[in-house]
Amino acid sequence: MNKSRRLMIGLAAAAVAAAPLALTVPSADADAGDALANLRPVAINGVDGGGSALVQVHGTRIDVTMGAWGLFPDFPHAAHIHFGAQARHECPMASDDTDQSGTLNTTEGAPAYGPVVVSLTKTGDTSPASTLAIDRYDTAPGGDLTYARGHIKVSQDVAKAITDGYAVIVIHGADENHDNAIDGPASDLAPSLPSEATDPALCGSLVPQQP
Ligand SMILES: [Cu+2]
Repeated sequence: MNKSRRLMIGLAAAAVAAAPLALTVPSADADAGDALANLRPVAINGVDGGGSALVQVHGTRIDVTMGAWGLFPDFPHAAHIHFGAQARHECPMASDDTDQSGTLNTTEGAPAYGPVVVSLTKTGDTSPASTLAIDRYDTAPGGDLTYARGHIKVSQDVAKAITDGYAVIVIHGADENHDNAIDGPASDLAPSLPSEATDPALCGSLVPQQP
């Protein structure tokens, strides 16, 4: 072995030895990586739109950027990351319309995407407690939603669900009957709101990206 090769091996060994000192937070087994969702109209809910969302996971902190079009304009659109261990980890299908009303409400979609785990509010709390904090969601001016928020705290389970590809993004609020109003019978989530205010409009599974 020549001298320079021995030196390189020595440097590599030194780097490996130094690595544990550099890895303070996050720990070596923390979740990290990007996941991308292609947002598409929820089956049978009458939306002509789309979009995409990027979630960057850094341990138990996520950064989210999202863009969508074709939403009912100038109306608050609740948006969440959904995940349930028992869910199918996908967007709902027409066959999930268990009450055969002709539209899918949020509850009917739950077997597909599970409960809310992150509320993608623009300000303040981002926990499931803010699921219906409609004054803190984007209002889709002209039908376009733009969203960017960093440093959202999540549990280790939620971080892992995202990097494993089990989480789903859902944007709510759809003018299902195209009467240019958000109306309808009482919402399954909040009786004071019409069903069109909370029914899922766009949906996409978060797919892990190769680093
Ligand atoms: Cu939701």
